[in-house]
Amino acid sequence: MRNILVTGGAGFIGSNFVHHVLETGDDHVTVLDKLTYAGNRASLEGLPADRLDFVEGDIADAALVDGLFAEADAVVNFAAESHNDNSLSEPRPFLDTNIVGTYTLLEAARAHGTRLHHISTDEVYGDLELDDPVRFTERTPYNPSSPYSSTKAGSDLLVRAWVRSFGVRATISNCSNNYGPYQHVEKFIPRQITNVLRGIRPKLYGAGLNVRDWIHANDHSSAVMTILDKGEIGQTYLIGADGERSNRDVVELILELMGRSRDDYDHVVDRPGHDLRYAIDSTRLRTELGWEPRFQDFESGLADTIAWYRDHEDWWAPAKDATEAFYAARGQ
Ligand code: NAD
Ligand code: TDX
Repeated sequence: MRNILVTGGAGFIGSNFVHHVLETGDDHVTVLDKLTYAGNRASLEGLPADRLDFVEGDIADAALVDGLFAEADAVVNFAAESHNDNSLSEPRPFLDTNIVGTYTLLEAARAHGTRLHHISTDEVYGDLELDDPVRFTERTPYNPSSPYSSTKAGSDLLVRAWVRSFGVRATISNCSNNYGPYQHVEKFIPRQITNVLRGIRPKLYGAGLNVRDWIHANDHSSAVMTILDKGEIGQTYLIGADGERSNRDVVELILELMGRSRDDYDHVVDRPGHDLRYAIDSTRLRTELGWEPRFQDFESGLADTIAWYRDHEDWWAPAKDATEAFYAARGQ
């Protein structure tokens, strides 16, 4: 039985990962989370208390991090500022957490020889044309567009440098867009679902032709566990489930699944610098480590996610009004 330190474990993907670890194995989990606006302790309710510890704190706090690494058999870093729109209005926290925070974790991993897995995003590769037959692979050059994605790219490069220069035992994964339970209402899919539940028309940026490659958060979790257990130190693995869809298709599908007319949405001001398309080729993870996604039917995964938001208004309602006020001030 290992003690796995999960940073950012009260956020969307981190909390899904903690559920996955505690529900599928016998490892102990320690969560380190700053509980920013995006962190929510309620996302960890109902889990076995004897196998889960929660520490409120910052990954950039070197003394705190050092003590937690001393007790950990492995660390998975989900902690980040994660929202592109926020990074366009206030970039500074993205540098503090994504760059300085990752640096702080790397120094602790170096001091204690701890196994570290760093969670990153496909956005580090920039974007693709809609008709480009090529998808992102581990060999695609970095070309990030936003303050968010550039700080994630910077964090990945720090990990690579600490592996090469100091022998830190780290791996990296770059995943495509996640959906599922416990995702903050600022993000595309939960925003539109909760808009419909509130009687607000969904909001599509620009023409809505942008393509995202969707994967269920549970599949992201199983991929991360596979890399933690079987990944080769120093390597990068791309995680994706062949789920490309245009934003317009996703909004229309949400409306249909919720019993509304497919054209009952608004086009709003586009995101500055909006990446056109992401697409992941996850061949390496599948062939070298034997991972396969389980949620390949996007429509049924989306229907489950809609049901989850319908049943958990107490979880998302406290953040809804402030989120919509943020967007309204930007014409979105
Ligand atoms: P999120 O915003 O939902 O959660 C981030 C969590 O980190 C929150 O609980 C927050 O409180 C915590 N946190 C923030 N700053 C911290 C700090 N300084 N110290 C400790 N904790 C801190 O984000 P998410 O969507 O769950 O993303 C998690 C990771 O996965 C990020 O690294 C993100 O780049 C990556 N990722 C996300 C997606 C996606 O679709 N959401 C896709 C690919 C990769
Ligand atoms: O109201 C909206 N309307 C809209 O059309 C919102 C919030 C978004 N969009 C568009 C923008 C994107 O093309 O939907 C798409 C998805 O938007 P986000 O949910 O903000 O995700 P994205 O910018 O693609 O980034 C996500 O995936 C990669 C995560 O937030 C990142 O953390 C991850 O790295």
